[in-house]
Amino acid sequence: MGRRMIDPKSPSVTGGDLLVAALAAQGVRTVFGLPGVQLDAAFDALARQETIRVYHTRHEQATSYMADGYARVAGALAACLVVPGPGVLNASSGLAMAYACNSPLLCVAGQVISTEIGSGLGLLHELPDQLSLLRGLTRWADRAWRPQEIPALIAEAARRARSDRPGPTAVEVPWDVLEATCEPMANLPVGIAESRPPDGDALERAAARLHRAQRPLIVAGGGVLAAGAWDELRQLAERLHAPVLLTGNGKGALSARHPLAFEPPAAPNLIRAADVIVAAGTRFATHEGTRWRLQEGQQLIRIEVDPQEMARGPRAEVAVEGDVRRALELLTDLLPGRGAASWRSLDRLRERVQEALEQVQPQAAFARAIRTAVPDETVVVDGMTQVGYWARIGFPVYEPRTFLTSGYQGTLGFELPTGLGAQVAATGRRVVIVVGDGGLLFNVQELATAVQHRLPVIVVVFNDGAYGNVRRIQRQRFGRVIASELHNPDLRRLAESFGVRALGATDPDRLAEALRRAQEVEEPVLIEVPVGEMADPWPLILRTHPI
Ligand SMILES: Cc1ncc(C[n+]2csc(CCOP(=O)(O)OP(=O)(O)O)c2C)c(N)n1
Ligand SMILES: [Mg+2]
Repeated sequence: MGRRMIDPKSPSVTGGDLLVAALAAQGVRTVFGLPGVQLDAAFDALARQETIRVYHTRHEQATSYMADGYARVAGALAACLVVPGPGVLNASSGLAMAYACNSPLLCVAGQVISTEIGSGLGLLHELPDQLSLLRGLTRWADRAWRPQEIPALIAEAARRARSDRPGPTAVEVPWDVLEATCEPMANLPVGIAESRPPDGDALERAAARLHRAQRPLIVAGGGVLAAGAWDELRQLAERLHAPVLLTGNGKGALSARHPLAFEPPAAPNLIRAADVIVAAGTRFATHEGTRWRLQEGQQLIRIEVDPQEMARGPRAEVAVEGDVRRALELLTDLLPGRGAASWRSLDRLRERVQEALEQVQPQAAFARAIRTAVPDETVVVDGMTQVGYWARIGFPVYEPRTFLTSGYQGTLGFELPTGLGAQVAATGRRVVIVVGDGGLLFNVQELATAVQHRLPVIVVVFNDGAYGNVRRIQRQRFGRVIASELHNPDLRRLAESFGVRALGATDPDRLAEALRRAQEVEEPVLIEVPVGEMADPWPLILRTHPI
């Protein structure tokens, strides 16, 4: 097994061929993968076709992170392909992030030969119960026992990854199943995305309440972006004259230039003052994971595609379960045009939000420098670093799917590989990756992937020689520091050794200038920004931040 040459004239196909054909049938055109002996037949099939392009990485962590970045920017199914055992484990943080961020991601995982699964022999890359592990990380996972089963399983995985609340799924294909041959199969099944239509009665009740509302508020979360519902959101907001509070994951669902769009720090004021709140595609959660508390007499209308999420609360006066896009559209149709809602001093609130954000320096100045230096359509990866935390509550986002966070997973190290996957999807645009020195070195080897696959990302690395956030918290809580000072290599020379152009910037103006220069060349660029300790952003974030 494994050494057998595949005869191209043979009328039979391998499991690997069926896998690749099945992925192509789902519309997959890119696979992010890293080969190994159990996947030989799959990579052999990939080598013999041109529909799907393979992006190989330097660590499996990057395969799932890249697939996630691709899926979120393209709004399309992405696939990663990893060897069993350590390959699956390495890819697991990306699967967890895709789960948190509602990304349609199909992970194809290798497995030891099917006859020995669970035997405990200690075969190469064997895990005691890999399928259970995958089930715990995804919305759905299953195993192919025969090559003929592969197309239906891939179609089912694609359907589930894309349906309702999108998310990661996995199909395990044992080594011998990929190598086995069978008759070619015609008419491969396609897993069509399904979305449950919202309940008409609930929508009528929601409309009746909104009709009487004095100060309606819309809270828009990541579910609006996942559902592609940004036009419908804007139409409802304009029909109601309702301010739209964008959560950290919902940024971009309404352009920050829209007069009704509000950044997360406006949350306490807006939520306190509203009489009817429409929460669309959001957990309505605070940063600490608790839910926003409502006041006496306030009414909550939740629009949510995931029944489990709806059941978890908060309890809604009207629960509209089903496709968020369709629900927003139908709700707008049910509401006649109305005069301006009686919100007062929204402009003043906006000013106060800006004033509060400007207090957090130098994060605000650096983030604003990035915003002014790149066009609206640039994709920004919002890293787990000081400027990134600020950006999640303050960075103006003008177009949907141009701002990628790590969601509630907070996966330090996702920044570079997620940005690379985003760059694959964002053809003709640039991706700017905001990352700390700590986060960059989690996956710095993927600079090689950027060069090899010509992915012209712009990496802005804020270098404070520390896991700065941890260090600050330690000083505040314990008055000492442990395990957070970092001895770094010379980041610019490191980048150059990969063949990545490197620039430096010591202040916000120079960062804007460096970003302009970086955009003049169609190749990956790293901009190092040496920084000291920054203001503590957390008091503002924790007070205000719906995620
Ligand atoms: C996978 C993972 N491990 C650990 C953490 C905990 N953590 C959060 S922020 C942080 C430090 C980040 O350092 P750096 O990227 O340099 O950003 P800085 O805070 O210095 O701006 C750590 C270790 C995490 N979020 N994710
Ligand atoms: Mg740091």
